Amino acid sequence: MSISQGIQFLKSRGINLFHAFDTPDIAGIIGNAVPDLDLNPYPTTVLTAHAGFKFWQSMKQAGIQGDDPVDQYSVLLAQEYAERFLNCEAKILYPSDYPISLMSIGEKAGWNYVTPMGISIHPSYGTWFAYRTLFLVKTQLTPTPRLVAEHPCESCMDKPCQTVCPSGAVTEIGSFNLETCARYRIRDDSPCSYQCQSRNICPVGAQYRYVPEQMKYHYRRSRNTMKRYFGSGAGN
Ligand code: B12
Repeated sequence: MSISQGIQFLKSRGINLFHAFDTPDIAGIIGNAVPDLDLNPYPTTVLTAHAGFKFWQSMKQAGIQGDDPVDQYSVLLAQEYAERFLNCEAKILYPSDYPISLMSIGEKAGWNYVTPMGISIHPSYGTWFAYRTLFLVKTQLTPTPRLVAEHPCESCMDKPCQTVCPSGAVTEIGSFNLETCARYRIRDDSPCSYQCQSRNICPVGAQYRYVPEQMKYHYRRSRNTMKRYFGSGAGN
């Protein structure tokens, strides 16, 4: 089995972003979140992400049930990849309770450009991608070259994400106001409850927009978290 067969296996399940790091290159970011972990036995760290809706369809076909099918299926795929294609186990760092900054690691892979919406944009897939796993392996892989591209927002003159946001949270890059966004989203009648209008109107990677069921799943979860942090009183 070759490394590229492993990547093809993941792609066929909708995990279309894969980056192998030499572990020492991101040891600082990992160490901030998991200080007591000995990284020496693991020369390689793999970051994966899904983009678009294929992963969602694959997860449905696999019949994954439970409270968190996305994380559950992601971990299953990482483990199968490591066992079948690298002959080793995957030591999963994400998903987990470790507060690892995935955006910082994605930045090193070249996937992560900050948008006025706060979430990152990928040069090909737009904002329609999310990190699925970060795992350590004992096999040494050739590091993936960093994706080099221009920031997709730089050539966007109209900035429709800013004008379409009804809450006023989306302004300049780096100035996204999460609290303004959250307080608007958690209202009972909010048009942003289960979708983000700024994200929907962004032209980059529009063909990878999530299917409605997938969109609702992710927005319901983040909205519930926002309600816990920003909700005040009954009815919120
Ligand atoms: C907690 C969390 C949230 C919290 C916000 C936390 C906060 N700022 O206080 C809430 C629940 C609000 C949230 C919401 C969303 N999130 Co979020 N979130 C996370 C999570 C699990 C942990 C972040 C963290 O604390 N990291 C630890 C610290 C040390 O690392 P850090 O990089 O400095 O973390 C900061 C940023 O990640 C930032 N952050 C996290 N989420 C968001 C969202 C926005 C819009 C902004 C501005 C900042 C931000 O806040 C962190 C603390 O300052 C990460 C996964 C991860 N492990 O990185 C996903 C993550 C950042 N979220 C992600 C996504 C997609 C979303 C949503 C779009 C989900 C959805 N469909 O609704 C929404 C966007 C919010 C909105 N505008 O509607 C993706 C981003 C992928 C991408 N394309 O950039 C991540 C990486 C998860 C993933 N699996 O890919 N999220």
